[in-house]
Amino acid sequence: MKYRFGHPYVTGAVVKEIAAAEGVPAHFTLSRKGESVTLSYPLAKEDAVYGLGEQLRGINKRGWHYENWNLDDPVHHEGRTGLYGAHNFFIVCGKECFGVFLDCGGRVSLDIGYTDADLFTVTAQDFDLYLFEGDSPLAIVKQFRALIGRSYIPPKWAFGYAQSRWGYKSEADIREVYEHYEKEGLPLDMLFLDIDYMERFKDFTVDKTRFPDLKAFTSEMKGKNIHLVPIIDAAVKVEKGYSVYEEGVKKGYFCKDEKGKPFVVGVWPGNSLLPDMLNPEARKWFGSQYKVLLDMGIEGFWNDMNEPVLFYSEERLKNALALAASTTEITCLDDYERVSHTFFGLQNNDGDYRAFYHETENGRIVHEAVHNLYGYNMTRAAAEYFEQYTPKKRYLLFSRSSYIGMHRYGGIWTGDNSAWWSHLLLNLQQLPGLNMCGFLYTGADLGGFGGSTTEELLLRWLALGVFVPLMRNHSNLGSRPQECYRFTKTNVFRNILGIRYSLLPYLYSEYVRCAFENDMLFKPLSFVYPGDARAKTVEDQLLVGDSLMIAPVYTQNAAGRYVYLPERMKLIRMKAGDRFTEHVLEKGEYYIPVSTEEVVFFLRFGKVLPLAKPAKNTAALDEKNLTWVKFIEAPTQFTLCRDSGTSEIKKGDFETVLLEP
Ligand code: MIG
Repeated sequence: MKYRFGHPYVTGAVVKEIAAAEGVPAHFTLSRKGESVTLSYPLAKEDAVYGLGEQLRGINKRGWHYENWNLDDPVHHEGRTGLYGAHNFFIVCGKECFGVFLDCGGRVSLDIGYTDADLFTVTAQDFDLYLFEGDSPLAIVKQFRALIGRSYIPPKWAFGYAQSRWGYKSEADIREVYEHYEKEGLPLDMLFLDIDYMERFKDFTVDKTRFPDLKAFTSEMKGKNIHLVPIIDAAVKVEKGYSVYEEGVKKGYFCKDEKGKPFVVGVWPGNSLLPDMLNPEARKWFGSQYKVLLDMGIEGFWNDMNEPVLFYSEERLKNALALAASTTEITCLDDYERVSHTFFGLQNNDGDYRAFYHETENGRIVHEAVHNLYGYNMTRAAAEYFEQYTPKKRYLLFSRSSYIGMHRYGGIWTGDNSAWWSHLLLNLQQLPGLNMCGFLYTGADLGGFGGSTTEELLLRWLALGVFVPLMRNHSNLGSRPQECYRFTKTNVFRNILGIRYSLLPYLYSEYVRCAFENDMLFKPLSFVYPGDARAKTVEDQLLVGDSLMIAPVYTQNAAGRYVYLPERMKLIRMKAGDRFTEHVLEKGEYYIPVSTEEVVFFLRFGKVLPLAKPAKNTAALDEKNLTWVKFIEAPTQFTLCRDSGTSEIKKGDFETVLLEP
């Protein structure tokens, strides 16, 4: 059922037209205050709330408040109320079971038992509300996913291991990282280029002193089965003679202020303009700029700074500087605060998001009303151009900022996390919510982006990362280097990365199946064992695909952890290669020893797991000779997806294998 409130901007999140019904959606009471609408739902004791995509806090979102307003703030502490994505889909499950998608390009606030422990309120202006009824959370997810369209499937090489860091500045730096991986026998598929490859941070340019011939370098690396993946930032530098700037201005493709003048903001390149990603012509134009890099043989990109981030707006900065200039003396704390707050308040200022406009199909609209759609449309711009550039070819594409609907065009990474143990757990807890919202290709910066990682933290994080589609180690400029060869136990890193490649046939096949069946690759235990009260409270274990359960270690100096088995399972212990030990455990609670030198997980009863031999990259992976781990008493099937990994997946690419006990 669909209900319309006010005059929403059509976001393009849904792919099926549904007529709006009259009245108030079931389950809710409605109140209005000015333009904003609040829907309230009384929470029963047994109600859990799932969803909200990238949001913080646990798998069950109850007990906190959230603001879906895409924002770059690199400290993801527990008090935050949102990150880079706006994923307004949730399921209430307990006394009743229903799902809601609030399709709204602007701010959405959710108070899920924060102000009043037993009350859920959602507040927004101008939105379409979709209500889903179903017997189970998974049935509701599948309905919702059918409405929003099939999830993006990256090329197979994007399931390999990726090394990245803000700080690789030149071809020599990248080459050095590659050579270490090669020399140490550490598997690798991708190396990432951060903003320093560009000439003065100008999109779609390459700094010739640092990368004298990126085309030749790309092809050389491809010869070694390594893909180079450059970053693209949202804003375009203001610079005379820079063709992207000149052409965009001439055609009117940048966001403008109230008076129709291009709205100048400060980001990495200094004064910059924001491409109008919501203007269909401008979007097409921006997408076509990727050609420069595609022509060099680049096959993957990551889109950054697309919340969009404003370090400042030219206008607000001018006022702040004037205030500072007129303040010749600080005589009291008030003086100091007035000046310092003015400067601190320059970044991502709400007032600035109200001060520029988009030219959409349906006329001019203030940015604030469509803020959460910016990164989505940047990524859509790129994906639509790729399809034109080489039809049916699969490119790697993921974004920092996103909205539901973008899951059809690319994946996301969860931005600037920190080298904190709590963020390893957060990584796990975000996965089901993201999958519910269609984002299957996702990952967190392994080891943590900010701060100093440790060998132990990185190893534990990789032991989760081996199950996650985007397996990328990325870190901040100036942080402790965290490539897998930087520590003492290089052989352990080699083994753990190798296990990823052993698991790849399973992960890839299950990923593709989930995309086609609107299924979740990562499920909370409660979704699979609905009658099990203990399963409902488990916040640190997940089901991965149809066969596996994971329970990663996420605390320092641990020798293992407690694990809840909701049914009989086989404990699988992998240390190196595709070799493993197996051990049957009955349903129950166990303390499982897990060292940092192994990956431990569980195979469900009635299920099987294919394992390949570890490989140095996806191109070298032998998908024919598989070892099967089985926990079955009757013949059981598993469907492998064995396509080329780069073109459209067809029926004939699936092979169903019959396994005997
Ligand atoms: O303001 O390009 O989240 O992954 O390394 C920081 C530099 C800009 C933020 C991204 C991060 C990236 C960094 N970027």
